[in-house]
Amino acid sequence: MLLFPPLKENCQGTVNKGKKRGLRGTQGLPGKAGPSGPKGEKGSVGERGPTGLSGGQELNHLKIQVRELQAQLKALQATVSKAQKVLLFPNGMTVGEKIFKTEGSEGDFETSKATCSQADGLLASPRNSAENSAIQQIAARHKKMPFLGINDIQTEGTFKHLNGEALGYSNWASNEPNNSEGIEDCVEVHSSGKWNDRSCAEKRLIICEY
Ligand SMILES: [Ca+2]
Ligand SMILES: [Ca+2]
Repeated sequence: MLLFPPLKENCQGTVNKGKKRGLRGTQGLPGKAGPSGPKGEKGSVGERGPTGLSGGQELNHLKIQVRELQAQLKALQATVSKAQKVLLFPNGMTVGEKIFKTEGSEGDFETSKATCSQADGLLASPRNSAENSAIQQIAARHKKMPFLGINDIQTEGTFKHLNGEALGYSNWASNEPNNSEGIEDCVEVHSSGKWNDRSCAEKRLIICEY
């Protein structure tokens, strides 16, 4: 015989199965910070520093530093110049602060101009024989002739740079410019480095200057 009746759930009220747990109290807030302590004692005197340089010594010291910096700058310039040559070969060359470079593509005069200005440059326009020689060498590596940023479109027979500057340097082949058939307003560079006026509609190697 059972002493207690069997437990039933969800039937005529809830049956308490386990021990009843008390509610946990919430933690109190931290107290206020205490007052600041008394000021510490003054530290002991540090060791004496090295004797300073006199005016003359200081000047000599600065002169030595400047000389060292100059030597470092020279070495840096040589490294940059070497790196430029390596990076620009075979598509480009530097002459002074100017860089001439081609992507190897060709275009007529208008396309060549637009291609260079899109790259924030200008169609190569030599101002002296060193610059002309650089253009000649780049063209030779690509076995093609380039157009220069020089033309007589505005006034027949008066060749100018793209910015309107008059020609200070030129390297015309003999009997050029001849405006053959009355249609030659642009300038191509032969493998010899000599210039010939030619129709702007021809397609030539695009060499830009920066
Ligand atoms: Ca012409
Ligand atoms: Ca010609």
